Amino acid sequence: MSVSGKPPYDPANIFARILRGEIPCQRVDESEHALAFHDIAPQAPVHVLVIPKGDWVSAADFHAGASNAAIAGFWRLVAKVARDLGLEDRGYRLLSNMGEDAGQEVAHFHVHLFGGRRLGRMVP
Ligand code: D5M
Repeated sequence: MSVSGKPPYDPANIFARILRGEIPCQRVDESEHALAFHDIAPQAPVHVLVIPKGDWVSAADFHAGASNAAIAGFWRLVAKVARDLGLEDRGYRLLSNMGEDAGQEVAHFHVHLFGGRRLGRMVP
């Protein structure tokens, strides 16, 4: 953790490389503030990742440090993707892993959007 409280951000992480266009993704949607793309190893018929276009490691530093416009823009894209993929009627699940105990693999804040089937009961 840096003095400012913002954890160090590794610009070589895979989602940073996707944002810079260095590696491809299966893009779903994009806005000024966020990018949505299909997860490479889907766990449900719909498994989309939504990431902010900023150097944020996790939910904690994103919500503490990003501008209100960036935070609103991020969540608006999450909701738009769910709506556009037709998930609103049947429902869907949002999940964000934060840190080591949660098994966060990619150190760029992201939200998983799961849907398209009846999802099992959520367990820790
Ligand atoms: O989940 C990180 C997620 O990122 C995991 O579900 C795989 C996915 N992933 C990793 N590399 C890629 C690429 N290149 N494209 C799309 N999806 C990817 P976490 O919450 O960090 O455990």
